[in-house]
Amino acid sequence: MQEPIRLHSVAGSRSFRVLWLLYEMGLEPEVISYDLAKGELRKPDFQGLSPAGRVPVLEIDGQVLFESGAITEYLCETRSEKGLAPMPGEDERAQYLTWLHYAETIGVLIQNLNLQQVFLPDPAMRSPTVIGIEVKRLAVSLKPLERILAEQDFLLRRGFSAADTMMGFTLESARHYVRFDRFPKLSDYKARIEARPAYQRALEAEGLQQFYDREFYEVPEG
Ligand SMILES: N[C@@H](CCC(=O)N[C@@H](CS)C(=O)NCC(=O)O)C(=O)O
Repeated sequence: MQEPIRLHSVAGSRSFRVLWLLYEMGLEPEVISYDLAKGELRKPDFQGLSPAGRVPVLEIDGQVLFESGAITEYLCETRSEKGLAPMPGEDERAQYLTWLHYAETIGVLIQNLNLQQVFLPDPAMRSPTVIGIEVKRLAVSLKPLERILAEQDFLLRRGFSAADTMMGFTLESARHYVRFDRFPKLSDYKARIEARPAYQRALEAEGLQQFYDREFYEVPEG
C-alpha cells in the first residue's frame, strides 16, 4: 500500500502552492488544516514538523519537507514523468528556477503587507511609510511578469509548469494591494490559471481564505 501524503495547510497561505501542484500531478493528499488566529502553528506538535512554525509542511516518501519552493522542486524531480518542470539540462531550466524563486520575492512583500494591513492587532501600530514603500516594491516586482506574459501564456514558453503553481497564489493576494487594471496581461494570466480544474479543486479543499476582510487595502494616510 502507498504511504499517505499529508499536507499541513492554512487556507489562503503558501500551502496552496503545494496543494495545487499535487492536484496538477493527480496526487491525493490528506489536508490537515490549521487556524492562524487560534495560534495552532505555535503548538509543540506542529513545531516538531516545521522549525519556524510555518506552512506548508509536506509529509511524503517517508520524509517531512518544509519551504514551498523546496517542496515544489522535490515533487517535480521525484515525479518528473508528470512533466511540470524542465529537468537539469533541459530547455528553460534557468527560467523555471528563476520564476520559481521570484515567486518568493513577491511572497515576502505580500507577507509584509499582510502583517501591516491585516495582522497587527491595533491599526495605530501600522506604518503608512512602510506600507507605501512595500506597495511600490510589489508593483515594480509585478512589471517583469506583465512583460513576459505579453509574449506567452505561462511563465515558461513551453507551457504550464510548477513555476506557475508557485506564482499563482501570490497574485491572488497581490490584488488586495496593487490595482490589477494596471496589469492587463497579468490579469488575463491570473484568470487563465485560476480556471484550471486543479486550482479550483485546491480552493475547495483548502476552504475559504480567512483573513482579508475587503477587496482592496488603500495605503493609509500618515
Ligand atoms: N519561505 C517559506 C515561507 C513560509 C511562511 O512564511 N508561511 C506562512 C504562511 S504563507 C506562515 O506559516 N506563517 C505563519 C507565521 O508566520 O506565524 C515557504 O515558502 O514555505
